[in-house]
Amino acid sequence: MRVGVISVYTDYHRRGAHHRGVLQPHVGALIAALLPAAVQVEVVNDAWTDPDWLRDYDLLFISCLHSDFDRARQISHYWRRRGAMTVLGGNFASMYPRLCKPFFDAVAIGDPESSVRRIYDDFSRGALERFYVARAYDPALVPTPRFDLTAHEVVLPLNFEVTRGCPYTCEFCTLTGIGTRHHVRPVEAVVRDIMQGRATTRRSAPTYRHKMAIFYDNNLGGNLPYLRALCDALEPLGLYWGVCVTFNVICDADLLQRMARAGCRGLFVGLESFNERTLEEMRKFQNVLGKLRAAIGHCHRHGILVMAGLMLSPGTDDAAYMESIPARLAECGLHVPTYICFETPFPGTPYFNRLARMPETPFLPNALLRDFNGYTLTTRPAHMGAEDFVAAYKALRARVYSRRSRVAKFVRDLAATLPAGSLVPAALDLYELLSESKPLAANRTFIAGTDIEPPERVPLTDADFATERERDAILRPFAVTDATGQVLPVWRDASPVYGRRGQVIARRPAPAQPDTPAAMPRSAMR
Ligand code: B12
Ligand code: SF4
Repeated sequence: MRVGVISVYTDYHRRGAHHRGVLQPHVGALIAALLPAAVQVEVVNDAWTDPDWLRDYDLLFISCLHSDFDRARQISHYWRRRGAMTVLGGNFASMYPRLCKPFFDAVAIGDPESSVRRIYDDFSRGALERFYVARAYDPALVPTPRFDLTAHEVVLPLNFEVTRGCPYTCEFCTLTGIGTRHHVRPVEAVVRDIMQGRATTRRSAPTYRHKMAIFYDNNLGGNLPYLRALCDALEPLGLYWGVCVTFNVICDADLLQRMARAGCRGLFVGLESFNERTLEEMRKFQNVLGKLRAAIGHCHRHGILVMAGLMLSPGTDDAAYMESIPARLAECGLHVPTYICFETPFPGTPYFNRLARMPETPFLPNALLRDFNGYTLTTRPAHMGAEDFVAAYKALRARVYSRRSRVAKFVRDLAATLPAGSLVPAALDLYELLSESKPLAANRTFIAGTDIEPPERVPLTDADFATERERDAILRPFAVTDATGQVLPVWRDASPVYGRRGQVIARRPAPAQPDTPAAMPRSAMR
């Protein structure tokens, strides 16, 4: 049997380029490890390289983020037409299973650990079900990912999640949308994964690739006693690592010292904004701007590079604030953030639901699902026109990402982190500064409903469609708002997967419609 796992990717900068940064989707290696060892499985990372369209699959697992859904639907159709059965999973699929179902043979809701084997077994006996709902998270079920299948297409092959979820409740976050939960794994299991990963990658990879790990946690600081115990377990391994944490971690000098001793050399923090009001609206109460400069200083002293992302919020940020950002970046010692994007109401999040309930819609007209990726404006700015907001964004990017400021950042970071005795932060810094700040695509409006199409194509031909209606359902991009900016009814129907105590509350959806793309509610399409 031929099994494939595809992590779908659409370049959110609309250059049609692959993304070969340090961060890569890692669910493929995890799903592969959940299948019986004898199964031949191929992991395709669409972010790194195009799928091989000549391949044949019997069963294809597909993972995608919100804005990749048009491409995911097309990829599914392509291989269904060529005899495969397809299964979609991921946070988007988990929030909108009924919306996704017509385009896939099955939809997996929630974590893969308790579903993938059931899906495989049911498929093998010709009894694939329509929906699979994950059972409660059980750390004992989390396998060592199949690093051997992905090592050739990542910068750092040792990459996996130590914890799952995040205990915070930022309003814009898709994790808050699926339901807040946070799970940890025994530190012994983490050490097992590292040792097995090293053994797998040692022969094929240069030393730095098995001396360094990237943990893909949403927030490794979600449980501080656990983080301390993890540091104790990692210290003897001689491993360098990087991860994402919340602000409270970088404010804790003792913890940082312990993390540095355990090999931590890079931390990503969701800084999001220098505007107090924006942070408040985001419910990002853990960020304390007054402590930022000192926190970054602590990290640097311990030889840890700080990376952070910034969002511009159309609802609260004005031109004066945007102009002040470069000075604030310099003042706090960050200088150049990893990215600057727009705060985006991903469908199904509390932010999206709050805006959708407003009596006067703040959404832009004709917004497509693919526009909800962080780099296209989907809501009307409160303090200026959309074009002016975009112009201010572009001007800010030009200042912040100029070659001069990137070189200056590198030199400053080097001077600040080198006294701690490691070159790893400088290497991480250099890679990020070179890979994350390419010029923007020409002709973009950055405004939902009018922006250019993403150039990626799935090689579907006329022969792949039985009817015009089917072609429409597969190829026409999904719309989120109508011509007046009203949210289409299907998007109000998101369901969380996890309850208040992190328990699974999702139920298998009732079969409401027949499974043909033609049955897709017209209201979900433009
Ligand atoms: C690697 C990564 C990237 C990479 C690759 C993105 C990609 N296409 O995968 C890059 C750098 C390109 C990227 C970019 C961005 N990212 Co990102 N990224 C991640 C990261 C760190 C890991 C993704 C991953 O592999 N996760 C591990 C898998 C195992 O988790 P998962 O996808 O949530 O899937 C879980 C389940 O849903 C299920 N599952 C998933 N697929 C399938 C399939 C099947 C068949 C089954 C059974 C189960 C299943 O298993 C997983 C375990 O629970 C996550 C954080 C995280 N830990 O998830 C953020 C995350 C996905 N990114 C996020 C964000 C906000 C962004 C950016 C907007 C940031 C920015 N401003 O630049 C952009 C744009 C994203 C977009 N297009 O919308 C958010 C959510 C985005 C969203 N749309 O839902 C996350 C969750 C981080 C966060 N907490 O904010 N990102
Ligand atoms: S801290 Fe990060 S992962 Fe946690 S809810 Fe907020 S944005 Fe999401």
